[in-house]
Order: sequence, then C-alpha cells, then structure tokens
Amino acid sequence: MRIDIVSIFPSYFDGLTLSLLGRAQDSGLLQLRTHDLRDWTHDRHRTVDDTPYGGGAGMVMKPEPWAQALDALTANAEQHPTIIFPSPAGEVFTQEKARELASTQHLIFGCGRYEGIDERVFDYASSLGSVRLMSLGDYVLNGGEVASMAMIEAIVRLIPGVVGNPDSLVEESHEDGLLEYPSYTKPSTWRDRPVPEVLLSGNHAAIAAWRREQQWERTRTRRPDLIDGAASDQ
Ligand code: JEH
Repeated sequence: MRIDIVSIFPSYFDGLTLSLLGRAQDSGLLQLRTHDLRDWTHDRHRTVDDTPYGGGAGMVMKPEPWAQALDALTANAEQHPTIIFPSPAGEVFTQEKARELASTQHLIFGCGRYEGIDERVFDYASSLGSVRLMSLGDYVLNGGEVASMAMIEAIVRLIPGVVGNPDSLVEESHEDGLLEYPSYTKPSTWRDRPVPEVLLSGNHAAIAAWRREQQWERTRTRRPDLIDGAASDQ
C-alpha cells in the first residue's frame, strides 16, 4: 500500500514512521510519504490561504496548491487512488471503513487547516480518484492532521503482516460488537486490590462466562448505543 499525506505541517507525521508503521515500511508492505503543501505554491510567501467569498471569520485554503499537489501525486500512479479529506462535515470513520480502506492500493490524505479547503477542490479531486470526506467524530479539531494519523494507524494495522500479533486480529475479526472484558496481570493482589477470583480458578468455562457477562454489563452502562447491533446469541 502507498499512502501520501499532504499537509502544511508534514513534520507532525514524523512519529508515525516509528514502531508499527516503521516496521511495515521496512518490510515493503507500506510506502508512506509526507508532502508539504507549500511546495506547490509559487509566491514569495508560499501562501496557502485567502479570505472567504461571502464574508465570515477565518481563512480558507486556496484551491490551486491542492490541485497541483494532487496532480503530482497521481501523475505516475498505476491505480486510481482513494483521496481522503478529513473534515468535521464528513462521514464518520469507523472500524468497518478502516477495513474497507485497508484493501486499497493507494491512499492520499489531504489535511486542511484554517476553516477548511475551497469546496471546488473536492470536485476536482473526483476527476483523479475516489474522494471521501471523513470525520474522526463529533468534536472540533484545528485541522486534518490528527484525524489523518488516527485513520492511518487504524488502517495500516489491518494490512496482513503489519501487526506483530496476528492472533489479536483474528480475535477482532470475530468481534461481536461488545466492549472488551477487563484484563489483569500479576501480582494477583496489588495495593489491596485482588484480581477477580474466577480468573485464578483454572475453570475455563466459568472464566468465559464471566468475561461475556462483563462485556454485556460494560456495554449496557457505557455504550448502550452498541447494544442493538451486538450479537445476542452469546
Ligand atoms: C477540522 C479537517 C480542516 C474547525 C471548525 C470548522 C463544526 C459545528 N472530527 C473532526 N473534527 N474536526 C475535524 C475533524 C476530522 N476529521 C477537522 C478541520 C479540518 C478536519 C480545518 N479544520 C478546522 C475547522 C467549522 N466548524 C465545524 N461546526 C457543527 C460544531 C461549527 C463550524 C471548520 C474547520
């Protein structure tokens, strides 16, 4: 998989090239490249923003640097890329969408700042690839960088061979839509807090039943919105 990231803060992504993603890149499964949007400006001040038509607070990103960036990144590409623009007005990014995007060959993330990007860029980008406006969730960020990092981490760990422990992905693919059960490790009593007795019993059926009950109880109290979609046959 090839991932191109366009941002006015490309160094935000330096941390992403470490650990998980670093290993994926070394193994040749992932090619991750960051690009500075200002490289596609041609004025002395490398201007990427301008005032909004119709008035209003803040600035809007100019379309031309974005068009030149997208032209350059799609020029020699074998395949029609998926072009993701993080946006508070996008479809909400979910695990299902991460799974879908993990099977694509080429992703481009366009990270906006200020009040966002001139709307015509999304239409122009549609002539170069499949455009997706995606939101990380219903809260306001200052730009698309943090959202892109979260989405890339969620997508890349699903590429076969990227996650260290494939067992955890097998477990995930059998997910039932419930929250996880609680986990404990040694010591069995820590600062007067014992591990639940059943986990020390060696009774595997009792442990499985207890964990399942914990999952239902936590989902009911913390995420009642998940209950309708959860597998009730367990
Ligand atoms: C934010 C890309 C580019 C800030 C505010 C407004 C909200 C009402 N989950 C996410 N939140 N924010 C972003 C995101 C994702 N993905 C995100 C971005 C950019 C992504 C620039 N910004 C900053 C920004 C306008 N407000 C949006 N409205 C519903 C709360 C009020 C207006 C636009 C851009």
